Amino acid sequence: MILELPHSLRRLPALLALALLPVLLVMGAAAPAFAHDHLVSSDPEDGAQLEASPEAITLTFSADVMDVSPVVRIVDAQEQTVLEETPTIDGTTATLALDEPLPAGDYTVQWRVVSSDGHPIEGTFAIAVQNDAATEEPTESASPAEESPAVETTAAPSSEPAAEAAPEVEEGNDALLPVFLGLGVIVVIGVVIALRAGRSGRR
Ligand SMILES: [Cu+2]
Repeated sequence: MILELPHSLRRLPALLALALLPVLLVMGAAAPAFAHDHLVSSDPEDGAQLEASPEAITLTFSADVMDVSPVVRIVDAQEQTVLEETPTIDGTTATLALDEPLPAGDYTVQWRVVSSDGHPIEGTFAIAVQNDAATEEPTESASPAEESPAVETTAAPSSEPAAEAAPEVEEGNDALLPVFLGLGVIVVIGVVIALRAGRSGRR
């Protein structure tokens, strides 16, 4: 009995350190992951089947995004960039007014903004326009084809490295979080069991 008391006390600091280690890891990993803003909604929403071209693309985020070189790019079914412009940032929203209507077709909207914690975030969603805009001028179909090569060459190099690099890091944090939390819970349970065993042994 007398010998057992110092034993369990000697083990205590080590157990506490073990218990705190995952907690610290979780705090380190979780802080940036939780601080990330994310896209709450878009107008048009993902998968929208629109009768006619939208007049604007509006993105709503979970917090005020930073007005640091935000980009909205609209890519058609042939992966040609139809439009790449700077949306207007206002609090939690980024809005891009479309000066010209989108012709009928399937589009991917790609966006990139800087989250309120300073990290770039990005994503894509799909929309479909079912009808051409009600203009009789045949020049309308020609104008996107003229514009797209010029826009595309400037768009491709700048976007691809960021598109590959950024999400991997962000998703890695989020994916590891449950693992750290699980480890923390297991260790805390282990400490509680060890302390109880020590206490019951003392009596
Ligand atoms: Cu972040």
